[in-house]
Amino acid sequence: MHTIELRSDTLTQPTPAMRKAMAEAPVGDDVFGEDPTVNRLESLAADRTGKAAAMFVASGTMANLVAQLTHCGRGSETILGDHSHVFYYEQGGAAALGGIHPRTLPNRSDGTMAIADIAAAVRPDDVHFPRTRLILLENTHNRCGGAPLTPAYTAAVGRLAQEHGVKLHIDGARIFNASVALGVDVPALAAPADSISFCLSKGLGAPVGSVLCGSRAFIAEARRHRKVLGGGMRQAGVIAAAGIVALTEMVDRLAEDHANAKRLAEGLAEMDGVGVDPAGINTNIVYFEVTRRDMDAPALAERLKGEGVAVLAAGPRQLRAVTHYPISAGDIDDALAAFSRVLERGAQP
Ligand code: TLP
Repeated sequence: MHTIELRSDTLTQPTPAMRKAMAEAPVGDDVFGEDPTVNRLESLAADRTGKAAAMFVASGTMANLVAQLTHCGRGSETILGDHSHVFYYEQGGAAALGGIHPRTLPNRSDGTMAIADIAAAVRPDDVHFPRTRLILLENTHNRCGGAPLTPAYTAAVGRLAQEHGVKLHIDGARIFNASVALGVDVPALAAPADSISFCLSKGLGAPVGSVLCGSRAFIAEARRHRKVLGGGMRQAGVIAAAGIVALTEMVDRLAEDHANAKRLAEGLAEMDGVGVDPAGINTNIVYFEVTRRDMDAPALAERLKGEGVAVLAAGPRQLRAVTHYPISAGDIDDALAAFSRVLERGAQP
């Protein structure tokens, strides 16, 4: 049975153009800086984010870890949201491997942290305290329903960071979704930050890879951290080639994913047994609740799987569906029909 795969946009498939580019990519040893395809991807990524330099890495997790290792020293502190991916889903890597202390602040439902909370969390110079070195934002915000952070908010955090001599990193795993949803260029969203990472392997459809972008000096130092983590990838042009296709051909179509997410949320909002506010869906991530008592989130996910629809149980009553290439509007309608069947049948075997 064909499965409509909505668990994550990480389950995207490479396009035919990506597979062709991968097969034909000229390659060299990237640790020597000699892979022409990686070099092309890196200069394209720097250009698309408005930064001076960029570095190809294996994953979003590696990009965020390298960013933190590069900005912070051991015993220093990062301010980040309590629902941020870095805090929630990255094994506390910065603490485990870098001796960097996480200071979490509440994420509001729009993915922001209150500016006053951030200002109050920056440590004064006192021998008792770690030194605050970094503020970390996430755009779009995964656990906050794919909420895009506005340029005005990011600029306000950037000003605060500058006033306090602290760096700003954006986990922009889905920054191109934010850009398309807000109608704002990525450089405008990234300008207040000292560094930004984004993923090629989510909505942009590439099979592997993320890019970390920043100043030339920052990226030069980041290359040392990537290497010590075992992230020097040699003839990585074979995968970077797909990343070039992702950046040049897959950005504008993200609007289709956003429309599909909205279509899904609107359909679900009309059904008894699940709850979602379609007005809150701005990009490609739909969190929704099971509201009926005879079924919890894992049970609903299991029954949907039997109907050829894969969604993620994100909590006891919460589920997540993420749209991406090549999910179509027709797939969403088929998924909604499967939801109807499952909810109608209820907990009956
Ligand atoms: N997110 C994945 C899972 O890890 C939860 C997903 O399915 O959403 N930043 C953000 C905002 C992310 O959503 C993710 C992946 C990452 C970083 C990490 O990227 P990878 O998986 O490439 O290490």
